[in-house]
Amino acid sequence: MTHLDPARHYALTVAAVLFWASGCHRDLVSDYRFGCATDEDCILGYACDLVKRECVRKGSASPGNAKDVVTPPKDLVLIDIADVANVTDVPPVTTDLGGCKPQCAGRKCGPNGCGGVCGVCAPALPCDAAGQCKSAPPGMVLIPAGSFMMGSPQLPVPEGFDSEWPQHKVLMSAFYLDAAEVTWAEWKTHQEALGHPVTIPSDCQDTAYGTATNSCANHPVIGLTWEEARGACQWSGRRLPSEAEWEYAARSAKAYRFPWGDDCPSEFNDAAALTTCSGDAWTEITAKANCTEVDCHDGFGRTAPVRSFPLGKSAQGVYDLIGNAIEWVADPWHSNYEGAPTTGIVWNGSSADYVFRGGAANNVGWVSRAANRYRTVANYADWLGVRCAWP
Ligand SMILES: [Ca+2]
Ligand SMILES: [Ca+2]
Repeated sequence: MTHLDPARHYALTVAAVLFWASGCHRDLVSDYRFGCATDEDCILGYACDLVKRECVRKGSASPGNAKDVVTPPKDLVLIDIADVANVTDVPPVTTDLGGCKPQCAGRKCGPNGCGGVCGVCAPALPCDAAGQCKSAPPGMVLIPAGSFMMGSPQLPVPEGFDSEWPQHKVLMSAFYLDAAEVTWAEWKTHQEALGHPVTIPSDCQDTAYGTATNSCANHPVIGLTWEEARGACQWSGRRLPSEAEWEYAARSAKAYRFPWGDDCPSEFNDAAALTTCSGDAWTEITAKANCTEVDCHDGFGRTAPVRSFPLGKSAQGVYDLIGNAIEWVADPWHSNYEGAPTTGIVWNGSSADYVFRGGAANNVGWVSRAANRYRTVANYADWLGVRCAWP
């Protein structure tokens, strides 16, 4: 920044104000005067001297230039161009000269009235109406922005089903996802707020190989239709994740087969799914997800309390993406990824079927592979549950 003496700075500043106000900004002359062509190029009370091409006060005996005028109109804003010698690109003049300061008093984020913003929030946190950064709802974790290869490869060795092809790169914005599946207790709170009584089942196992005589309050709610799942999220100001968001959260930027990586027990192999697993069998201690006992050896015959498998959580700390309740997402079904979006948005379509992901406690191992895609009609329920995304 060039330092100027205060008097010269003030003169330049006033000149700049009138420059904006007059509309005489077609040519920025070297001595900071006004290069007008007609009276319309000058502010009210001034006319254009066609010889000097300067705006001069009407009726003045001795034509002056704008530097004679030392009091700018009240509704103008001083524009600091102390470094005006370095100005090469003249910014546009706002029509709201009184508002472009920017206006950030009492607020930290959001539009400032000048076409800019007062500040930005942390990733995925929007501004509220008062210009304050919102906080994420409790129980959610940040899934950072990035990109990943959605779907499964066909080369050099094909994997998965043709519904997972072609594998394609998807650019993801940051978002928040529930760390746990929506529980029976949360479903009851939601439904009873709407006047619908809910009786939480009392035949759930609390622990691996435990007896099934306990409350299911902390287990994932299952038996939800797509509309019920969507409603459960909307009621708490959240939403269903898109299919891309779900898969990105479950596979990370590395596009692993599972939230914990590529490793899977050989019990997960299936010829039809082209699954290739070579890991050791799980035990009650080492299990990373809740699927059928014959494949997962996890000790739960039906659902488990949410967050029961810390070894199977994602890099961001999302539990039970694989197994337990199988999870609805927002997208209607598409039979493959031809023409799929390249960002994480919901892929709208005309199918009456919707997508669900991740396998359930009653599914065999290979069903739980994170790229596997499933569909059913919206009013089907069975083992279907949900987790929500935000904002
Ligand atoms: Ca199980
Ligand atoms: Ca699940």
